[in-house]
Amino acid sequence: MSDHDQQPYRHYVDGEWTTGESGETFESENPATGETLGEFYRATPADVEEAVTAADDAFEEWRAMSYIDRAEVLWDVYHELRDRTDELGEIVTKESGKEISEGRADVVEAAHMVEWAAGNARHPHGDVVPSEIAEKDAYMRRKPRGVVGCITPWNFPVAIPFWHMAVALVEGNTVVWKPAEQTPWCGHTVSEMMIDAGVPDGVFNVVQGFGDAGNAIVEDERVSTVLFTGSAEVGHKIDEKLGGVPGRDAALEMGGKNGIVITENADMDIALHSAVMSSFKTTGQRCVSSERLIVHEAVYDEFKAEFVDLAESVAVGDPLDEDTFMGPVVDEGQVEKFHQYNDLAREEGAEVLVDRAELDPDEIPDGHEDGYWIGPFVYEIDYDPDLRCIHEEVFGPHVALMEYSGDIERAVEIHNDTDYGLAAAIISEDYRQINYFRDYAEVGLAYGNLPCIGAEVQLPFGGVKKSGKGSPSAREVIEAVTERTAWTLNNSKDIEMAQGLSADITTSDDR
Ligand code: UN1
Repeated sequence: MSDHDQQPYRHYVDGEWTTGESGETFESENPATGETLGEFYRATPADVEEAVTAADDAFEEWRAMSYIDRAEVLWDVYHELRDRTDELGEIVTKESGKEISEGRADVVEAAHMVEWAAGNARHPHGDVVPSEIAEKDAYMRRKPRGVVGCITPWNFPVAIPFWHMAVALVEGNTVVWKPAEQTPWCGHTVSEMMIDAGVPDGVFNVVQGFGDAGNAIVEDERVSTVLFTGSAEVGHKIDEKLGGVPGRDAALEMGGKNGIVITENADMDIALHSAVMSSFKTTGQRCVSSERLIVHEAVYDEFKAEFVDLAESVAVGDPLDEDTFMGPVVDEGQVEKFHQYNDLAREEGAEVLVDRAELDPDEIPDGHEDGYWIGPFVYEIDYDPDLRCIHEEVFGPHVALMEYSGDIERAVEIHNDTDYGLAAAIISEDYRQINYFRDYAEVGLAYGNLPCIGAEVQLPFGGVKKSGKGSPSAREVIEAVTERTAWTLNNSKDIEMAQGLSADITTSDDR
């Protein structure tokens, strides 16, 4: 047994598996069963400081390598992810509770991100820009920013870390990563892959722990960029700390109260399929999951009847079972939040249509009685801008049906009445409605005749309004982890200026 297999599992700092200074540990739990999956050392701010020092020290050598040589290291990470997809997919499922096809898809999405980042290294970069002066060459170059701190959530415990890290590393930055405290085993396995792929010591560091460790990353001035995906509450605190600090930057992605508009011209099968996928896949725990279905009065009754039937029957069960549609939620906190919001909806006048919030004992798989089980909760409510239940993110299968009358403009007005702006979909056969929605829905990711989940890595991923700032995700992360230099070279012996600016130096003798 090598030292990384021994429990408590360790951090990975400067090429070594380390215990950290405190000796304190925490456990990872399987949310489907309540069983302990592993024990992990818990990082203190001092451990984070050590990791940042390692990353800072490793930066000069890593950035000095060629872009393509760094990408070659990432290709080895890609093969690790491909070779160990089933194994790591199962770990994702065991730690996060996502059903097994989602567990694997999480790893596949990570591999795609690495593929994009490493493949991009052999593509042309930047812009060659014309100058007013014929002898000037102008073009755009990118430089790495230095140490990148990555703070990632449990709901995509492999894909999101690679959204953050793959491009950051290829671009020449070094990384200190804190995985979510619910999914440290995923963090540990990714660390093994980075080591087996030969990422140089100090270039990639992992500290396992909680918010105090994440905060230490944010507070450390040597961390030039913080990439954060997680709750709006934490994201806005990071923004308050780093916004306006010279030389430091944060890119944040922070959830949504995502909506689907189903118009009078919707194909009903597409509407139902998209709504069920968007609301219940991942047990509603994607930041792109939909908690608002905005349905035209002409198709409302038909949609409602069929959606309710499906919500009554979607299979909740053991996430390792291929036939399960919804696994458990990740922890007790999520269960409580879900019930609180269901109560709030009732208080605010909701007509409850499906209440599987407390599952029947026979719906809970044998041996899983200690898991965090909930089922769909669906209600109808008249749209009212003052309602909290249709404005605040629950992060669970808590779904509001709202009937609207009138045109697409009205649907979009209701849709946009939220502080968030991450993902949305429109279901319609009318291209004018679709195009209106595309142009006026206030979101970063919009879909026509599709669920509002399932984005691919080669598109930008990120939100507007309260959902995000910058893009810590997918291909657009390049903006957060690099600085641009607008470079101009003079090929002449004479200096000639643009804008007709005189380049003559006059002296007092010339006067
Ligand atoms: C998230 O919702 O937290 O678009 C990430 C999707 C996935 C990523 C979701 N590619 O559904």
